[in-house]
Amino acid sequence: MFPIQENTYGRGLEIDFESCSLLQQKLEKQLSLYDQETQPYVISELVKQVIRNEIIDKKIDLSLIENFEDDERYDWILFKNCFDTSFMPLTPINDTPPENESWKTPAAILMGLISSTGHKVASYKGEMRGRLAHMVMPALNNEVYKSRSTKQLMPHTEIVNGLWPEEIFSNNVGHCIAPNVFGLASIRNPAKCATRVWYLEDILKSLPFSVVRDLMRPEFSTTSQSSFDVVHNLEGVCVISQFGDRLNIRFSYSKLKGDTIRAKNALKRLKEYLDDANNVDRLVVEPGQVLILNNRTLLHGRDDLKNDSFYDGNDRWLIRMYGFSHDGWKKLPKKEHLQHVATL
Ligand SMILES: O=C(O)CCC(=O)C(=O)O
Ligand SMILES: [Fe+2]
Repeated sequence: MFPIQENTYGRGLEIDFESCSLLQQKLEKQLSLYDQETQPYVISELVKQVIRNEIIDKKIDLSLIENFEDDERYDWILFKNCFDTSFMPLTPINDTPPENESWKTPAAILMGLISSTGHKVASYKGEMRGRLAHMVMPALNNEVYKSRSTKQLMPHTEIVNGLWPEEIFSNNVGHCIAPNVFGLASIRNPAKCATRVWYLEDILKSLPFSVVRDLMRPEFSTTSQSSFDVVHNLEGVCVISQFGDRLNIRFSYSKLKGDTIRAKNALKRLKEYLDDANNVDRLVVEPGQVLILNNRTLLHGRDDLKNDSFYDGNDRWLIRMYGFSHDGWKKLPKKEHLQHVATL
């Protein structure tokens, strides 16, 4: 099979490394020398170099990956056969990384792929205590976790209460900044539970201009997503923002509200569009695959997992991570000694 192809909607790109242990074998010795949570930028660069060589060897146009966000030709890239999942520990059931550290290889490859698209990985102190790699799996910590980790996820962008880097010149007051991309690495997905996506391009084609115009008014307020321990409110922002000739979307079904009648009405129209099952694209991220989503031109969500969660070590398990443009990363408030954890 050809190692690169467009998906049927034409908005996604699939790149196949063809052998699931290839990157892993090339990386294993080097990765053991560094600690992921304290030296992520050493690891990202190291993995990026290995990926780069592999892409060049396969005669794939590297710029498709490196300019992924700037070109806006694709809204997501799915990398196939990135790592071997046959020796992974059991899926954790309480959101804590397992003691057996073999999951760190997929996490490192995820970091390297995010870095290959020109983004810097970083996390927020108020979410999962600042951990860079978050575990996505049905969790039994308590009833709230249980429900949150298995329910259908409605359309959203990550960190809906964050500003886009272009929205501020500098960040002296500690605004929350949203990531440009969001990555998922799949270790297990036995029930083929899909990550759902909705394209801004389609939203713009489908909604009347008057609704789009109302979504572009700064008449919306948002709050933190439920995975955060701290609450940051953001007021007076648009759902659709324009920077130069580009349009971006921030959205959350539950954390974004309209503050005026016209804003509420526009949001209602957008939700009607999103509720229509014909408008969703479903991506099943299979074990060994990494999905990188543009967090500014794409909304994402997830199938319901309630009937497919058994807490027996074989449940669906993904690792998630954020990627920031250099501008966004520079504007993230952070401490000198911990450059990958925003103090938010
Ligand atoms: O589980 C998925 O496919 C997506 C999860 C998600 O949206 C998230 O963790 O933010
Ligand atoms: Fe999400």
